[in-house]
Amino acid sequence: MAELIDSGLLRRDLVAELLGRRGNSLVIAGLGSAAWDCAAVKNNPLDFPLWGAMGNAAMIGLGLALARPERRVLVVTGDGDMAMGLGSLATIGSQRPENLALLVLDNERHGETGMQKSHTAGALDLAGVAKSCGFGRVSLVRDEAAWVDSLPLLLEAPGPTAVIAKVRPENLPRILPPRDGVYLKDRFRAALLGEE
Ligand SMILES: Cc1ncc(C[n+]2csc(CCOP(=O)(O)OP(=O)(O)O)c2C)c(N)n1
Repeated sequence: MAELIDSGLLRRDLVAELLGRRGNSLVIAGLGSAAWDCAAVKNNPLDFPLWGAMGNAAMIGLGLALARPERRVLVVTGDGDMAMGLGSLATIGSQRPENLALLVLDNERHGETGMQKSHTAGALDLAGVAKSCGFGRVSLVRDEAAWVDSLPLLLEAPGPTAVIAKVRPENLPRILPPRDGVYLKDRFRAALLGEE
């Protein structure tokens, strides 16, 4: 077993804190652990948790942010998903949606498939990539104080913003969102459109 990363940050605490302050933000949750972290807070109709589509959480967030410029869009995802969709950072940096923020829960592992080391355990610097792609404000978070400082980037700073949080690689109980993709899509649309 490879050495664990040295972080005291617990992903479910971070997600609970962020979602507790989300207001009416729309949330796209990347597959696996990130979706379970969001479901652990609440089974919320304004969340769209992914069950697959690895690499696409940020792109779905971009589409939603462009379609709904009046709403804050939060993408909560893992480093493996973000690494698979690396090009999406370039597209977001070019489009520059002011209402889009990304939280990457970087455990340097592929959690769902057995905690294999991911690219961020090696050379990949997601914060550096986001910066070089044109994200206005990017934060690499390794401790509680940096996390607290970074919350406004996620919740209110003009986007696109990205917070890469180095979290402890934990194997947590799986708290699953509803499994039916059509149901999740319809529920999300009804919750969003029903407000208008
Ligand atoms: C295209 C594709 N390749 C591989 C998988 C298998 N898979 C599911 S989750 C996952 C790892 C996700 O890792 P990460 O986003 O870092 O999440 P975490 O470590 O936080 O669980 C992998 C490889 C998949 N679902 N789709």
